[in-house]
Amino acid sequence: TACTSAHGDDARPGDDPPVALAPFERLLPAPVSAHAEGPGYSFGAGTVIRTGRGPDEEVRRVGELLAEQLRGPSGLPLPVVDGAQGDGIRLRIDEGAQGVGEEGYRLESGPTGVTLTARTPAGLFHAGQTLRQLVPVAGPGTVPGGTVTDRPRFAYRGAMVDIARHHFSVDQVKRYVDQLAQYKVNTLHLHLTDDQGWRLAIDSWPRLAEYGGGSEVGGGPGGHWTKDEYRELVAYAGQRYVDVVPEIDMPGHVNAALASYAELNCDGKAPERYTGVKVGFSSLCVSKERTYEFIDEVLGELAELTPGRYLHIGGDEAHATPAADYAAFMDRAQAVVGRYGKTVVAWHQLAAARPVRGAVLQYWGHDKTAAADKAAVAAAAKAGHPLILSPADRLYLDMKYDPATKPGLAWAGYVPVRRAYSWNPGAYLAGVPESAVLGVEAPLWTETVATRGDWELMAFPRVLGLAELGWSPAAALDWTSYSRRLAAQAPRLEAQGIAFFRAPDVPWQ
Ligand code: TNX
Repeated sequence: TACTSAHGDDARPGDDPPVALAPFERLLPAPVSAHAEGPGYSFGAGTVIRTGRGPDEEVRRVGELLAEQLRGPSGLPLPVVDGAQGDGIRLRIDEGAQGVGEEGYRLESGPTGVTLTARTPAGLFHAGQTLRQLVPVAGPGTVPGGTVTDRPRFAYRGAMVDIARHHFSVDQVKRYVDQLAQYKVNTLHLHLTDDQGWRLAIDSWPRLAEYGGGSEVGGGPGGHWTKDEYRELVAYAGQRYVDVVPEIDMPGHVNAALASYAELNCDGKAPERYTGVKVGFSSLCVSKERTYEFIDEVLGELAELTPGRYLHIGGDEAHATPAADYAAFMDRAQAVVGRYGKTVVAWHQLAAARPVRGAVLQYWGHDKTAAADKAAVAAAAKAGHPLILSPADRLYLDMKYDPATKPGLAWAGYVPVRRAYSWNPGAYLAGVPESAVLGVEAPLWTETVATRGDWELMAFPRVLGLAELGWSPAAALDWTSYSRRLAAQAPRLEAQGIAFFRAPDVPWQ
């Protein structure tokens, strides 16, 4: 191959040398099928994006966004026009399209253009993201001839950010949405509240954000989002087919709320705000009716801001809440979510209480989690509760890669890129069939992450592994193939200014 050197000290025995991959072999996440065939399409100054016959506003928007995404790297004007006939990049809805499901697509490339076909606008969006990987990183060029047929393995492909331990701006989170959506991640879970800060304005309880938002780990100023800012993020994510799942963590992880309102405390006294990193010391007052008025009003306002179907109510590490109180509290909290027409998501500790019908459980255990805890989660899955898998020793983006990683924790061990990728979500928990797995999610907890640089260092490149585990067929999962394709993404990540970690287990060129 052309690249034989530059492998250097990072090479480990057994690693393959870098190989040059053709565009269809480079796709990440790996598609269901991709075949190169015949001459490709050279796009240039005359290329237009065609968004179909009828005036379909949503397809038009997908086309506009794709144009925007391709204009930057290519430097071309890429006007978006109505109409299906003619050369160029054509976006086409075909409700009868075979083999593509709700979110998948077909991409066909030949001398007259590239046709993207899907049943839904979401499918067209994902097709566009595949097309982005087939064009040169910079400048006009050729899309090779061939066909991609593709659809996701799991419906839920998520990333979480904790904006409670450290406050982050809406702009930073939007940036992450763009970074994720290009790899077909379709859910952003926002951990909005914790002991160290309450980050979303709630009209009926204004001190939550005004006072409870004014702290963060390490004593910095904290901050919060207004409802308009939150709506703006939800809309921005929605245009990229990313659903926002908001989390209000309860009954533990609530010191910021308790500090904001004395009446929420059993003893009627508000604690100080908290800027440390301990977990498991705070609890809502389960025996007070005021507590239930509080969660009703908070979840009601949150439901009103949420077009998606899920509300996440936390439920983890409630060590300061006795088990019986925990179960009684979670019964009522789940009922509130149901009353607002939403589906409950909670951390898997809810399995030990009484999850309501349809409640989704998010598993965050790891190899050393007690067998009894795993069995409780498997039993819940058997009883019909869909699972989101976020194994801490695989997908926790706040775990250090290795001892030299500056930010991060290591309570679940080190998580090198290879370990984050090399497991099968469909056969991960004993007794849990693939059909019970709704999907996968990579959480980024931010006790040790305070800057964009540290955020990107921890998330990239590991979150690309999450994207592939969530999307690609089981048969495509293979470290040798993946690590080469990941290495081939480096110029794209660089072009986007992403501060990724040049992990030693990846054969970067
Ligand atoms: C466990 S995972 C937590 C978080 C911490 C995280 C740090 C979970 C549901 N709870 O409160 O931030 O570990 O890795």
